[in-house]
Amino acid sequence: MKLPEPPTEESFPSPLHHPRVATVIGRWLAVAVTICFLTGLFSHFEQQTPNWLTIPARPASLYRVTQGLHVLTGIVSVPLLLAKLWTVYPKLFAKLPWPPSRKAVAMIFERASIAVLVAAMALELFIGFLNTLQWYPWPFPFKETHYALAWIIIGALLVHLAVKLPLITAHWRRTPADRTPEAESVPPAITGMSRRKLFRTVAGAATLVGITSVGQSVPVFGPIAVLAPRKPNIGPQGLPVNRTAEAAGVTPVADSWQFTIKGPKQLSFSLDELRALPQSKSTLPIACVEGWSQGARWEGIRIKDLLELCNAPKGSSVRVLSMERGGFYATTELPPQFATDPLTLLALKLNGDYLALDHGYPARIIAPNRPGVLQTKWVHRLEIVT
Ligand SMILES: Nc1nc2c(c(=O)[nH]1)N[C@H]1C(S)=C(S)[C@@H](COP(=O)(O)O)O[C@H]1N2
Ligand SMILES: [Mo]
Repeated sequence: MKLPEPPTEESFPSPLHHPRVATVIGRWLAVAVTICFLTGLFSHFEQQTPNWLTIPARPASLYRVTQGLHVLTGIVSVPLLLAKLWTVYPKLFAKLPWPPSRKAVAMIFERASIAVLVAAMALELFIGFLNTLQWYPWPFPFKETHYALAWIIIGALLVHLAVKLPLITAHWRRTPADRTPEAESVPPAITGMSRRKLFRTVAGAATLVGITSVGQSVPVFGPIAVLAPRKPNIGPQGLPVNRTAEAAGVTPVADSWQFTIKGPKQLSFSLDELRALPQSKSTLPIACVEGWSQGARWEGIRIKDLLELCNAPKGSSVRVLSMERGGFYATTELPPQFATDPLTLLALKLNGDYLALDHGYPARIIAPNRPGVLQTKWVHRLEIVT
C-alpha cells in the first residue's frame, strides 16, 4: 500500500491562509500587545521605581485606567493570537530548501525566533490570566517571570516584524487580488468561511471576551462580567476584598491598640485619639494589579498632616507597616509626592462606616495613582525616612 504524501504548504490553498489575512489580524494583535506591554511596564515601574523615574501622584485614577487596559488587552490578545496562529499554521509544512543553502539557514533562524515568540506569548497570556484568578499552579515566581517574558516577547516580535516587513508592507492595503469575490466573500469549500466572515468572527470573539471581562473595572459592564473573578459592589461595604484578614492572619485589635509614628518626634495614638484628629475625605479607587478596580469614599487623617505633627523634614518618604506578619504586603513605602498629596490618607472609614476588618480595620493607606498592592491594610505604624 502506498502511503499518502505528507502535506506541504501548498496543501492549504484557502484564501484564509493568505498573507493579507495574517497582516490584518496581525495588526489588531500588534495594537493589543503594544498597549499591554506599555501598561505592564508602567505597572512594573509603579511597584519597582527605578532611580531615574518619579511616578506622579496625579491623575489620581491613572493606574486604574492603565491596569484596566493591561488586563483587558491581555485577555483580548488570546483570541487574536489563536486566529493569527491558525492563519499561518500551513507554514509549518513548508519544505526547507535542499541541499541546504544560505536561504535554508535564514529560514531555520526565522523559525526559531517565531517558536520563541509563540511559546513566550502563549505562556505570558496563560499565566497572566491565571494570575487574575489568583491561581499560581507553577513553581516559579509570577511577577518576575511575567516581566522577563514581556521583554523576550518584544525582542522576538521586533525580529519577526523586521523579517516580515516586505510582506507586511505588500499586504498593508488591499491589493486588486484581495478585492475579488473569491478572495473576500466567497467561502472556500474546505473551510466554508469567507475572509470577511473570518474577520468578523475574530473581531466578534475579541469583543466578546473584552466585554465579559471589562466589567471588573468598568461598573456598567459588571452584570455581564462572567470572565471577571471580581465584580463591582460585591464585598463588605460594597467593595471587593482581595485578601481577607483571615487569609492574612490578622485578628481584630484589642482596646489597648496603639498607632505609632517614628520620626523626629515619636508619636503614639489610641484609636479614639486617631478619630479625634482632623478628618479629611478622598474619593479614590482600589486598582488591583489583577485588573479589578472600584472607586470608594474614604475618610481619615491626611498623611501630610501626620508628617507635620511629627516634624518630618521636607522631602521625607514614609514607611508603612502593617500588622500582617511577613510577605510582601507587610510593609510599603510612600515616596514624598504620594506622602504629601492631600488625597493620601490613613483611612479609618470607607463609604461612610468604620473600615470592615477585611478592608484593613482599624486603619489603612489609600493614595492616588497607586496599585492596590501598595494600599496597605491593617496599618499600625509609620516610619519617616529621610
Ligand atoms: N496588609 C495587607 N494590605 C493589603 C493587602 C494584603 O494582602 N495585606 N492586599 C492588597 C491588595 S493586592 C489590594 S488590591 C488591596 C485591596 O483592598 P481591599 O481588600 O480593601 O479591597 O489591598 C492591598 N493591601
Ligand atoms: Mo491587588
